[in-house]
Amino acid sequence: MIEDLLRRLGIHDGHSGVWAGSWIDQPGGELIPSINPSTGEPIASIVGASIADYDRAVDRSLDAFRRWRTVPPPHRGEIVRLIGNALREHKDDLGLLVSLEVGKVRSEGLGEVQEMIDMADFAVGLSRQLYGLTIATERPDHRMFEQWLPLGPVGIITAFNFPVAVWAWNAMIAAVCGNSMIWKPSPQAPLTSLAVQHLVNQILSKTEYDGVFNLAVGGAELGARMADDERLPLVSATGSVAMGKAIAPRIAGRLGRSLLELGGNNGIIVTPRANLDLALRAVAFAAVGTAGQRCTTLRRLIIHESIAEGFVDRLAAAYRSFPIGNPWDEGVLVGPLISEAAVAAMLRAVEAAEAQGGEVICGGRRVDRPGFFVEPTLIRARADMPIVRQETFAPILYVMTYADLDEAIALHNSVAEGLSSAIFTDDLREAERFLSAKGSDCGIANVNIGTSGAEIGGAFGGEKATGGGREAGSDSWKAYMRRQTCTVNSGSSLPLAQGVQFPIAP
Ligand code: UN1
Repeated sequence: MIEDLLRRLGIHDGHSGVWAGSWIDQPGGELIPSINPSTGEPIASIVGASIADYDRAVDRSLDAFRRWRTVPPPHRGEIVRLIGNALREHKDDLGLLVSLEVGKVRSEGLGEVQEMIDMADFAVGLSRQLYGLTIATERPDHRMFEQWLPLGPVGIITAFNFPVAVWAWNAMIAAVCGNSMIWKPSPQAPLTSLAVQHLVNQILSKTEYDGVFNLAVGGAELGARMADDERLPLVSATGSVAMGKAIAPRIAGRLGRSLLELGGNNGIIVTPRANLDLALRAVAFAAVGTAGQRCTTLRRLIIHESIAEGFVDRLAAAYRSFPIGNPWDEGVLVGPLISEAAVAAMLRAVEAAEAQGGEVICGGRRVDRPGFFVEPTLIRARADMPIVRQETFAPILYVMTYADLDEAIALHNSVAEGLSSAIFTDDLREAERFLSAKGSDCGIANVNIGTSGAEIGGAFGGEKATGGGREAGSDSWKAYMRRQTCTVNSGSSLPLAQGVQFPIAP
């Protein structure tokens, strides 16, 4: 079954179970295993890109950039449209591969591919809307305007948890903006990246723009090389806060641009005036969906003390009923964590929470079966427990109570990260307070919607330790272009700005 899937996606090598982790004929990097987290068994091995392979790939992307930047943006959009069509055609198989390699349940695997398709559609429309401003000038017979021009090869570093959707956020936009790119996927999701790159290659190889999209599978050493690489004017990186702190100073050190989408420690405030049925469903999906491995996952529930007990009882009942199992199977809602290390980190966090005075309400253990399965976990906690301030990439939800809304908002904002946030209330004043300048300090703030599952049309990203970058929709495209302010004099005199006089006898 797995073999058939890989064959249909064009990435089965026919015999040895070893795939090449880049476009390069004979990559010379390390052998990287692709592990099925539902069994702990290897699916295949991928030959990663060595630093020398990477360097060749960047040279190739520079060469492609020189041609691609001159293509009119709507024509670039045509190529992106073909990529979107190919993704539509292979949606089922790609979704299955995402489920197989990173353990997302079926509907989330498909949702991941849909997010790529949405990005392709968005980028096609955008290719006719890379608008600049016309600006009023103080000088007669002058015209001042802004134009947006391509940047160069963009480095794209993605994480295992959205192995291809986050690539699409960056790649689809970068492409219509006239950039080439080099993608370093997570070494924990190499097969999925190969499948997507293969689809793209099939389209691009029929054009003169082969080399616009490049792949180099590798680990932290490759990421560091990208950070230092002066040929990449922009490096867009998604991953942990620690990863961001490691690469951002290196990129800044060469005065390159970085676009960072790092961790979150997201909270939901539930007030006494909330629709609690709605809140319950939203909290459950946000905390347990993707087995707690989204950067937008709900990690802190801040609930009014008057409603906490009944709500937590109902939540715990829901937690105990979640079907855990093979993500390919219909009806399963909780798949595995990505790795043995992730299971260990989760168990360490539960232990630390208990040692710091937290009380496990339900879950907290590894599930006794092969693979990396854990129980969704609810922990009654206090805001001063250090573990609550730490993002553990697992389905652990800390429950805290509050008495006054300002206190709840202060508690909500007291963590290092600032990605996603929400309030559940039917009270307009409470909702508006949460959205005001005194409210949530996050890049995403929702009312009566959970913290995860953002649409691509908005700008996605967060403040503080989340890194400040914005990707996907709205005007995020501006990060992928260089802005040029142009002034044209169509008159026959040379008036200087600010009334400065500089007479020269001709
Ligand atoms: C991530 O976890 O890195 O809003 C991205 C969401 C998804 C994207 C998550 N659309 O949950």
